Amino acid sequence: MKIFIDGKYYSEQNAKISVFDHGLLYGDGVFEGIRAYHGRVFKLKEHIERLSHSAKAILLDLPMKRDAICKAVLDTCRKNDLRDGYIRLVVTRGVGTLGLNPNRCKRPSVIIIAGKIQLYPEEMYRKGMAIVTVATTRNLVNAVNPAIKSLNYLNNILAKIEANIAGVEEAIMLNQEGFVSECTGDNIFIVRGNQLLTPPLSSGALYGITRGVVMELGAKRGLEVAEVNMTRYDVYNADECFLTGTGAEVVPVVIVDGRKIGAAKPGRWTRRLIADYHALTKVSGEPI
Ligand code: PXG
Repeated sequence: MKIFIDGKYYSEQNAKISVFDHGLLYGDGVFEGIRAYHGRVFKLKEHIERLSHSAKAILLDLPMKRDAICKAVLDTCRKNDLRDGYIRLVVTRGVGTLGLNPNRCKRPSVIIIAGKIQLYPEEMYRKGMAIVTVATTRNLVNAVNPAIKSLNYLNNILAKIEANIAGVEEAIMLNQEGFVSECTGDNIFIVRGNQLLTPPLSSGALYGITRGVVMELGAKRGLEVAEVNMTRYDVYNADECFLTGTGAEVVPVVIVDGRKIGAAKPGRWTRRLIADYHALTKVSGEPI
């Protein structure tokens, strides 16, 4: 594997960053997780735009122009003969001193890894998954805003550990007010009648790229799409529930906190949206 770091390519063994990089010392940096399908990078522009918004929110000047980052992502795929896979794009604050002040960091580092993706078992898509609500509350939008896709993922990791302990793959996280926010690495949707509902960004959800695509696909299918605050009661009593993410794509949820959702099998709208999503990934994206 050839890994891009600041304009040069390194082998896996030689791809290293300094122990003084504030990305490591403080989780000071931002990242993106991107997919390639059939020789195209899916929603590349959207991912780079979100990266630049995350960077802006933490006052990090990206050391490359957006176009140059897009090109570097495509080049890294090409160098690795990647047609289908997962691309991790990371921008760290860069090398600094042991103090947390970022003004000592001279230059942010850009890292691009183009590799394989670890998928959920195929069975989860056929039968649906069970999830639970966890006690770890979503970070406050006023603290480290979860809209920032930062290298500080402990909030999500703690929730993931709770899900693991409960024996499930994903966890619903609630915000401080008790509204559903999202899962640890996926956004959440419910279907109620002809409505397709997902929590608003103010709930502490990430502006998911897959979330945006699925909202468009839902609208095209004639569903009434809306961002609304929801409680666990709304999820329990939904007709259908599913999660969205670059890694997971669209994955049906059939049990939440022991409550069966709808008929406890992937719903018809969920199945349609999975099919629509697959169809889109087959034909759209930046050619590698
Ligand atoms: N919420 C959070 C907290 C995320 O980290 C999503 C929602 C879905 O967003 P996108 O833009 O992907 O639709 C994410 C994204 C991984 C992995 O390695 C995680 C994500 C994406 C890709 C891989 O677990 N999370």
